[in-house]
Amino acid sequence: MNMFCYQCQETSKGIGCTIKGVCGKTAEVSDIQDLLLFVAKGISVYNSVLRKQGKPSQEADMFVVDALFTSITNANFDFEVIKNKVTKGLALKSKLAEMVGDIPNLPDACTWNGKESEYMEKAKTVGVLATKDEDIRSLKELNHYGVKGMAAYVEHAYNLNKTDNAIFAFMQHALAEITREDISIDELIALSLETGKYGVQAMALLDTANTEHYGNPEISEVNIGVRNNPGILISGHDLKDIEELLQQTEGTGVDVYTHCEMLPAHYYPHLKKYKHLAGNYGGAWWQQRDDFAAFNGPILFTTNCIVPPAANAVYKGKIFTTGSAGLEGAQHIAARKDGKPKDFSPIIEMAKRCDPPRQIESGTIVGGFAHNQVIALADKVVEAVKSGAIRKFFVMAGCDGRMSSRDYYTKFAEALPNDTIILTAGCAKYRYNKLNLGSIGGIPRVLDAGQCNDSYSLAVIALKLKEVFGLDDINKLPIAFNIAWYEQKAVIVLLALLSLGIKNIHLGPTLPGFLSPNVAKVLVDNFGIGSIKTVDEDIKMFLAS
Ligand code: SF4
Ligand code: SF3
Repeated sequence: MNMFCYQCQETSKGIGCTIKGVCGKTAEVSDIQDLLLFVAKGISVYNSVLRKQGKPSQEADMFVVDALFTSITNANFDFEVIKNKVTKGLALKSKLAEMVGDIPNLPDACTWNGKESEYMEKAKTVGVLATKDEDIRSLKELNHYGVKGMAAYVEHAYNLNKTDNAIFAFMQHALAEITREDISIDELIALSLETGKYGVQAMALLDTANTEHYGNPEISEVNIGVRNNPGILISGHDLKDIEELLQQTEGTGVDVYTHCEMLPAHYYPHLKKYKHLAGNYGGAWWQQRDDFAAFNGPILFTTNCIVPPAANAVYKGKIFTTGSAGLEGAQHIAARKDGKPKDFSPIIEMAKRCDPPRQIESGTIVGGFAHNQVIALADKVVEAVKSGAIRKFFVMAGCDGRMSSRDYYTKFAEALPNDTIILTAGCAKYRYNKLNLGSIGGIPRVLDAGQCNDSYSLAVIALKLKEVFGLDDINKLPIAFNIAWYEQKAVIVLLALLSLGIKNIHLGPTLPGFLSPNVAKVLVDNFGIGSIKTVDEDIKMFLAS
């Protein structure tokens, strides 16, 4: 075995990637990520003590967030960068150890302080399989992945000057808890619900950050064709990055196109106002090799999902990364410093020398149905439900992925009866957002709230409907949950929904490989989590319940 990783839906054989990641992650990168997380756990233990002493380190808060985010699926493939983060983390850990003073029974994650030449040997001993008991391992990783997803949202909020000490404290508490060798199954199950609760808080924090800066998302039509100017394609989830890119490209003759999860930038008043925000280009992340080859201009990754380009890819020299994203051979745009914006000029200069993007499709897609916009339409929605014009809502949020079995979601959307509405968020929507599914009394049948974190909006909408209909239980609403997952942000979304009391969520296209049979049973028995079957069987089942 070269490595072990089973954190995403595409893990090899549904069990674990052991030779090389299906995502393209090498064994070396996987190992060094394991070591980075090990160091982050040690830092979390120390900083939790410092927090109790009333003197937490803010540097540690952000180090932990970055370490978690860096190891999310498809975020960072750059070995050297991750190795340097380990070195930086060890230095920080020593500093915290001095501040904490002598405390007994510290775990290895705290006390280990190896040299660079020892990194790879140590990395082999600290990964997922270091926990021998299958169920404890499963629950530890469920929490670990939830906290990773949370870290992504916390980092985006931080970039917009929004932080919440309670969330930092919880994330480090959770990492300290999963470092414990004596932790019990019951403690870990309780921790999962708490992770979900803080997941809601993190998504709410980001929602506030986004809407305070960019206004409330509003119904918007987004062009999916192209213009005649050279363009920059921006991918990932970070809105501060696209804002600064739009500011720096204004008046340069270079257009900006969104890719994949950056599509919802078009829904925010303070971002859509830029005339050179030209449209959304291409499909979901996994189609990027074809889409990027046609785009002609440079591509900026602000976060996941990166697919490492083939050796002979025509766009290979045109990839840039920033933030926690990284790719060997790509140019990395440095972080903001002293309140100054990032410097995107190398990308802009490259774009000017490139041909305009090649048109690969035409038309528009409609989105912008986050909580504020949907609640503004509440009267219309409630009326449509009462009159029977809307029979049921289907939450189909989450991620897309490359598995062919994800055709299910396209077929499911097509087969849903005309009196149903799809509520979506995340890149899962690319399976059906270009189908013309029509509308019900002026309400489109696919309501896109935004990015995966905007699943929070869907929960707010559900809570609002519960209130309007005077129900005592959110599960009595005519809403079914058929969620597609791929990476760890979907894990925090799932735990968040569970913590809100939502039951009978169906998860596909396969259940997580990191759920042991016993842990899967706990989720089925207590929360009614289900898998997917065929489109026909599932539609029948959802409409009957
Ligand atoms: Fe495998 Fe997914 Fe881990 Fe990549 S992130 S190595 S595909 S389990
Ligand atoms: Fe997609 Fe990677 Fe998860 Fe933000 S871009 S949802 S998979």
